[in-house]
Amino acid sequence: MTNPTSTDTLYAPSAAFVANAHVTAEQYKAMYAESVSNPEGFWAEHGKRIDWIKPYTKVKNTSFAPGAVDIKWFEDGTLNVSANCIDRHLATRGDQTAIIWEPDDPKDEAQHITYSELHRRTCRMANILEGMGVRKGDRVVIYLPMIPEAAYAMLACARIGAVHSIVFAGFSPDALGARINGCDAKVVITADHAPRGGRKTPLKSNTDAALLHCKDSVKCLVVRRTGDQITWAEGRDYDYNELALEADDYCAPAEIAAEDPLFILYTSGSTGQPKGVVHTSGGYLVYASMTHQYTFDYHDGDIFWCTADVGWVTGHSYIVYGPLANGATTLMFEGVPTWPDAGRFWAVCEKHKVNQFYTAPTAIRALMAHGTDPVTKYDLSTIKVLGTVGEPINPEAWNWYNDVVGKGERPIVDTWWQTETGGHLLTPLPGAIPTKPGSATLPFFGVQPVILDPQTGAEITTTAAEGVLCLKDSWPGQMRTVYGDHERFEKTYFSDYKNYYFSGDGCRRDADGYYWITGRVDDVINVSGHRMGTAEVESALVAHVNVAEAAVVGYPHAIKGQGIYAYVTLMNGVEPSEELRKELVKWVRTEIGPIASPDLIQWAPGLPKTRSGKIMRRILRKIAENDYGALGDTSTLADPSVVDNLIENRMNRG
Ligand code: 6R9
Repeated sequence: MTNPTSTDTLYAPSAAFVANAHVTAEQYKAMYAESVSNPEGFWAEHGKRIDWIKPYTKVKNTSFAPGAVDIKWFEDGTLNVSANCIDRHLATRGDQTAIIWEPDDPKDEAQHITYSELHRRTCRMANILEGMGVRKGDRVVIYLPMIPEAAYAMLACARIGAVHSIVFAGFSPDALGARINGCDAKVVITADHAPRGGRKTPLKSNTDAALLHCKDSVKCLVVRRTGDQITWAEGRDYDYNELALEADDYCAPAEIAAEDPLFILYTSGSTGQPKGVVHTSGGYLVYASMTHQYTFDYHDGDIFWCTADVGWVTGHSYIVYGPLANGATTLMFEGVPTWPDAGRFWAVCEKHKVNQFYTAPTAIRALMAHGTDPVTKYDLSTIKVLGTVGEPINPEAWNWYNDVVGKGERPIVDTWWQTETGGHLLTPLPGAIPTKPGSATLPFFGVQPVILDPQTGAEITTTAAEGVLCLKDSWPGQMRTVYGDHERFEKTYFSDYKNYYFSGDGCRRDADGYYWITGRVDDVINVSGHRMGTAEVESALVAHVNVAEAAVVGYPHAIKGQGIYAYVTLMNGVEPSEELRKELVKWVRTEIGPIASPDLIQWAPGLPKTRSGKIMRRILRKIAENDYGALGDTSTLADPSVVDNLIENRMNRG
């Protein structure tokens, strides 16, 4: 989605907001200048925002050099992430709420978990995991609903130095099994069911199905969320609720090196299966906590709500690690924005007096369709800052968010970042940087964005520029490697443009130096803010007996941002039908998960290919976008007539 230049209206924060802000415009300029001219000094200072067991003496040791990519921050320091998120707050805020948990059903009671309670719960979970044989460096897969136990599980792993890998509860048994095997996990933590939007996902039976394809030694810890009956494998399954009654309330935090891994999180790329993004302990925590404080202008006592799921990086950095490292009160929501009705987000904001609210453009677009009443009937006066993440926000959605939710008075922070970056890279600081609808504005401290010419790879040095977005140097929250495959890490991010980190996004910089993300330039699509490799959906489709070949592209979708458009060639002799179309949609849902369901499937007797057999996706994208007048050069096609057939039978005539 391209953001038009015509919406360059500047929205500045009010004088009252600026007066109370952590960072003003002048301070931003000075701090940013120092952060890039003297990164060692800058981060030596800001690294102290968290507690170290052994303080670091080395700050930055990073190289993007071809064949030798190596990223280390604070490398000789040691710390414990869980102690930073819990123990260090106990003396001053033991009785303060750490987590507000809002359940799926508004009729059920919310929970307020204090820092002291969080400490006890996390220690118990850590002791249970140790009792199941989990040791430092072991991997634990977490497949849970949005319940406090998800946070306890993450922090318990961090406490003993185990590495967690969270799998979004919307993923299928196959996807879960692949991730358990991918990191050779010792334990998977799940729940009986995940209630969401009034429906239930059978997590335990999904896990049972996944474990059929995993080593027999993998153990399963089960949280009782709904209390519904589940099947039980004696010897393999452990009952969390029972064990927690007996487990010791104290578990000493282990001493962990700054560069020891904290978590693995699988994310989609343009080729092959999802990769395990590895984040380490020290730099990640410094970066997550610092961005949380400055981007949202978080102050002590504020109530912070990020609506993401902990299964995505946004939930890692801005529900759990960033806010808790800062001693914040973080809200965790189990439900969905539109159930029981389209006012749920705003009902929760009013009920818990939310001060910062952070969501995805797709949620805003979905709510816009329900009009303003579901918003205006709630008191949203406590909100100070609004945020967005996950995809470009179109100006209509931005304006609605600003006018209806923010009453034209709340700064909106449009935060651009990725699973790989650990925290925000481009974002306004709300008291310092006037915003423009649709622009992620300027870099966070220490971040050096550059725009390269996609053909030559040369840096475009004029202020106004358009090309691919790369980063010139490292920041503490950067991913360190792809789990078990450092070569893939180098190849994916550091080989197309030498000596830069390549984000995969296209970008425009306007005459004011503001950055506008124009979307992915690779075969990754962004569906409702979720990243999806077209190759993943294609391989799910071709795994069906009736499918000979498939090509998947994105197309503009009013709510989801991008929808999934699949061109499918059937096996010889198989007749296309509505039933088969439905069956294929269902098939992809079971292979990957509901978020990967194709929106449109077109039967394609043939796909446009070059003479060397490469599918010409550019053409398929144009047809899917209903923009077939601009197909460009088709002369290299082996059989140009397939294109006419595809245009004739296109699905998206909107
Ligand atoms: C945090 C997260 C990363 C991709 C990224 C880009 C898109 C994220 C955006 C945005 C425009 C924003 N993206 N934030 N595009 N404006 N504010 O979303 O991580 O799931 O890894 O996705 O999402 O294309 O490359 P992840």
